[in-house]
Formats: sequence, C-alpha cells, structure tokens
Amino acid sequence: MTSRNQQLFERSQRYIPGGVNSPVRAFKSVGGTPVFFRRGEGAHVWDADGKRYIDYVGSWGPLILGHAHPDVVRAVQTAAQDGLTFGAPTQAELELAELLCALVPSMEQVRLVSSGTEATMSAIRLARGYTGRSRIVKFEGCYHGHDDALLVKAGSGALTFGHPSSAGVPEATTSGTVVLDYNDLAGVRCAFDRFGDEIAAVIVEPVAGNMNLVMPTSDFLPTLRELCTLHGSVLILDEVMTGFRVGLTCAQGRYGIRPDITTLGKVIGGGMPMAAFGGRRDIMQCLAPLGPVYQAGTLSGNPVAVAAGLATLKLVQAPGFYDKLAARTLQLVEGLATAAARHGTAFCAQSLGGMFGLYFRSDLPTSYAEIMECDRDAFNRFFHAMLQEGVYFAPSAYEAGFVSSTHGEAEIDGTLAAAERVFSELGQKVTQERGSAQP
Ligand code: KE4
Repeated sequence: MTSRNQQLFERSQRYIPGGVNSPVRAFKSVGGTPVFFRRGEGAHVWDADGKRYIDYVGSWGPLILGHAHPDVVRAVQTAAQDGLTFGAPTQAELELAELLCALVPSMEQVRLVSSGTEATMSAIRLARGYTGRSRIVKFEGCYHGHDDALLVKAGSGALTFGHPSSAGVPEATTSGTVVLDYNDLAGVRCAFDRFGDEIAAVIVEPVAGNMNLVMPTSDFLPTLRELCTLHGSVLILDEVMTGFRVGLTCAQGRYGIRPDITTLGKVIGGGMPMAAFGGRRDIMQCLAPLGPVYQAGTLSGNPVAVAAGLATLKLVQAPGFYDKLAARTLQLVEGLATAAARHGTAFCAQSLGGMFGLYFRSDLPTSYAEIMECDRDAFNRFFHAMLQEGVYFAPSAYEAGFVSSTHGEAEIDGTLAAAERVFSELGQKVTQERGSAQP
C-alpha cells in the first residue's frame, strides 16, 4: 500500500517542479520519498501518515526553540490580529533592528529582508556599490542562497574565474567571482596578490554549514579580515545559519572577528520569512533612499515575521540558554560517535553551539575535498535506517544538523538507542557483504 507521503509526493510532482518548493527537500541525495510533514511540536514532527520523528533539521536552522513554541505562536497570533502587513514603517521592525544592532557586535545599522538569499544578494550589491569594484571572492562548498553571482563553481584551476553552477546564469555574471578553497590561506593570499584592489567583497560562512559542518582553522577568518582591511575590500560574514545558532554574539563573537557586513536569517525569524543584512554605518548609508545602491521589498520587516523574531530573540537571551544547547548537542554527537565505534563504523562527528556535523570517515574534515571523501552511501543507509527508527536527520550528507532547546534527555537518549540498533545492523551487513565477497 502506498503511504500517504507517497500519494502526496506523486500528486505534488504534477503541480510543483520535483514536488518540492526547495530542491534539498526532494530526497534526491539520499533517495526515496520525501516526508510530508503535517504538524510539529517541540523537538518532534509528524508526517502525513501520522508517524512521529525526532527532528534534527528544524526547518534547516530557524527552529532553535523547537516547533510551535507557545511564546512564538502567541506573538504571531497577536501581531496578525492587528494586521498582516502595512508596507510602511512600524515600531516592531524598529525594535528588531535595535535588538540586532545591540546583540551583533559589528552591526551599526541593519536592513530587514525576507530570505537569506535576499540578504546576501543585497550585501554583495552594497559592497560593489560602496567600493566601486565588481570582483567577489567566495569559497567552494559555501552556499549563500541562489543569487546569480553566487551560483558559481570553481574554475578548472586555482584562481580561474568562476563558472555558473546553474543553468540560466550568464557566464558574464559569474566571471567576476573567484572561488577558493575553504581554509586555504595560501589561496586567499594568492587571490589578493593578484586581484587585491579589484576585490569588492569576500563572502564566507564563518563556520561552514552547507557542505556539512566544517570549522574555520584558527588563522582563516583573521587572515580574511587582515587582507580585506589591507585592500579596502568588504568582508561579508554570511551568518544566515550561524547567527544566534552558535552563540548569542553569533560566530563573529565566538571568533572575535569584526566583519564589515553580516547577513542573518533563519533564527532571527523564529520560523517566519525574515532575514537581514547590516554592518558599518558608512557602508549601509549607501543604500537607497540615502545612497545610490537600490534595495527594496514589499514585505521587508513584515510585522508578523518580526513578532516571531522578537519573541525568539527574547528567549535565546535567557541565562545559560546556549551553554545548555551546546551541551545537549555535544551529548548527541559524542553518543553517536561512541555507538559507531562500538560497531566498527568509520564515523566521526562534531558540534558547535546548537549545530552539528556527522561524517562517515575516520577523522574530522577540514576542507571541501575532505568532505567529498566521506562515504555518502554509508550516510544514506544510516539516514534511512534512522528515519525508519523515527529520527529525522537532514536528507543529505552535505548538510549540518540542528538541535533545539526542546531536545531533552528523552530525545537524545531515544536517538542514541536508535543509533545503537542502526550501527549494529549496518555493521553486520558490511561484515556479511565482506564475507560473501571472500574468494
Ligand atoms: P534562504 O534564501 O534559503 O532563506 O537562505 C539562503 C542561505 C544563505 N546563507 C546560508 C549560510 C544558508 O545556509 C542559506 C540557506 N541554507 C539552506 C540549508 N543548507 C536552506 C535550505 C534550502 O535551500 O531549502
């Protein structure tokens, strides 16, 4: 009998390309039928068949307070009763702007938008307008949304100009983008030696989360800061994922880096369409209506989304919120690694604040190339076996995972008990396969 998920997916593919409104949801990387969710509450979601899962995706990061947090839902309901949108300034969006500038060390002014893509696209245009330059630098494996200039894959050799990573993006749009390797200091120095005063901006995820989790080496971010300052280039930290996920002062506070522009999203909207870009006042003043860089949005600073964001940011400021979240996330990754080791699986894991990475390889990856060496088939088997056990990890070996404040001992213990069963089964299957392969 086809499940309700399968029925919905078959129907959905008739009306929505690929049956999804965002490609990563389609399970293309892991295979199988995507799960259609009907309800979420706290750390749990229920699919169309009524099956419950412990959720480690949290809508790809926004739900740091779990699904349907009562304070956030109440804030949304209250705001909605006064009107959904005005297309005019409101006190609420001013309060969110004030709060972001108070919490994010480098943020002197901020503009609210509706998606992370809009934030990074606007930040790039602003950096180009401020510097009068056009070339930008990004890093292989970092994702900054689907703006044309950022849908780029590395050229054939180091320092060659980027080529489009998507159809529909003109070569001319990406030819000004240099794609380097994450954590590659020599490559960064070489790019600045060659293009320095032509570089409008460097955009980077301060902690990479879109190739799976990859931490910056100790000199990586300071070197980017030093070289951008030296050459008058704008340093953009894309904190759409890390913002208020890895700590109350974001990744920039943890690593002591002061970017010129920061992009935010996900957590600051509490699950509603909300993102932002902001930073140095002298740069932000280049934006219309003050300056020549145009940027706009019908629903920018939407009062209902702002209400969800304010409610969320109020709760994450509670004393000890991030210490507790980080400890819970660490307990998860250490438990998974222990279970894998017990059954001889090449696996490791790490976490930072409320985000984590799982890797089917023996040592922690520090680069895109090392991420590509992970055993993707092993991850896919693990993903589906855990899904069967009622644990929902990101449906891709190349995504980070997320824990919320509603993941308690019961959810972690339940996940680790399921992992024990799964690693045992997977270990036995590998042993059998090796046995049957013996001459
Ligand atoms: P959105 O346009 O999807 O709101 O944000 C784009 C974006 C920008 N910068 C970073 C660092 C991001 O992680 C993202 C979006 N992240 C993905 C998850 N890896 C969103 C999931 C999806 O594409 O459906």
